[in-house]
Amino acid sequence: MTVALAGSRSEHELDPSGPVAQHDADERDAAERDAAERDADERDADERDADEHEAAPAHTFKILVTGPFAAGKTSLIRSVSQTDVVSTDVGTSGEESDVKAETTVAMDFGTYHVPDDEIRLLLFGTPGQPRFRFMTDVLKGEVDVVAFVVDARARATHAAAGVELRSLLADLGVPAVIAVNRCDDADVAARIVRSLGAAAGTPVVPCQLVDPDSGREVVVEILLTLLDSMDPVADADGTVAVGS
Ligand SMILES: Nc1nc2c(ncn2[C@@H]2O[C@H](COP(=O)(O)OP(=O)(O)OP(=O)(O)O)[C@@H](O)[C@H]2O)c(=O)[nH]1
Ligand SMILES: [Mg+2]
Repeated sequence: MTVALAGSRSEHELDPSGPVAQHDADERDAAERDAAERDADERDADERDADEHEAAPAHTFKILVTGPFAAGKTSLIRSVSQTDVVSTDVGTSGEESDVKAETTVAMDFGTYHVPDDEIRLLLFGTPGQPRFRFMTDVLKGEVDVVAFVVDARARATHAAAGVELRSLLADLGVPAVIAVNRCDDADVAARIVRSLGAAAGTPVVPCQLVDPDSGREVVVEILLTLLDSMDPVADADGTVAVGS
C-alpha cells in the first residue's frame, strides 16, 4: 500500500517495500553482521588468551643485571635475550663520553626461556652512571638473583663496585653471580671477585659479553644458582622436586 501525504514525505518514502524500508533492512543486516563479527573476534581473543596461559612457563624469575658504568650489562642482555631487547641507551654526556658513545639511562629488558624446564628469566639491566643509580632502587624489587657485571680491565671501578655489590646483596638477601667481563682467565676473575669482597663461594664467570656463547655461560650460572637457592620439596613417593 502506498499513502501519499501532501507537504510531507514522498510516496516512495512511505511505501513499506520502497527504498527507505530497504535501507532500514540493510542497516539491520549490517548491524547483525557487525555483532556476529564482534562475537567471533571476542571468541578468538579468549582462545588466544587461553593458549597463552597454557604456554606460560611454570617458573618465572627476575634477574637484576647491574654493575659499574660501561661494564657490559647491556651487552649481556643483548647477547642472550630471546625477545627484542627494550633498550634506553642514548648519547653519553659528560666525562663518561670519553669511555663510550652511548649509555643506558633507564633500563634494559630482555628474556631467556628454558622450554623443557618451563623456566623463564626476566632480565632487568640497570644504568651504570652514578646519576642514574636511583633506577636500581626502582628495578630491584622482587629480584631472585643479582647478575653483577664488572669489566676486568677497568680496575679503577672495582673499589666502588665492591661497595655497591655488598650493599645491594645485604639489602636484597638474594644470591649473586659475578660476570667478570673482558676476561678469559678464571684465576684473574676469582682474584677480582675476592677484591670486591664477595662472599666465599659466589659463582664467578670470566666472560666476553659481546659474544652470545659467553653470555649464555652467565645464564647457565644464573640457572644453577636459582636451583641451589630453591628449597627441595620431597614428594610422597620420596622423589625430590624443586619449586619456586
Ligand atoms: N671487546 C669487547 N667489548 C665489549 C665487551 N663487552 C662490552 N663491550 C663493549 O663495551 C662497551 C660497554 O658495554 P655496555 O654493554 O654498553 O656497558 P653497560 O654496562 O651497559 O654500560 P652503561 O649502561 O653505560 O653503564 C660497549 O661499547 C661494548 O660494545 C666484550 O666482551 N669485549
Ligand atoms: Mg647499559
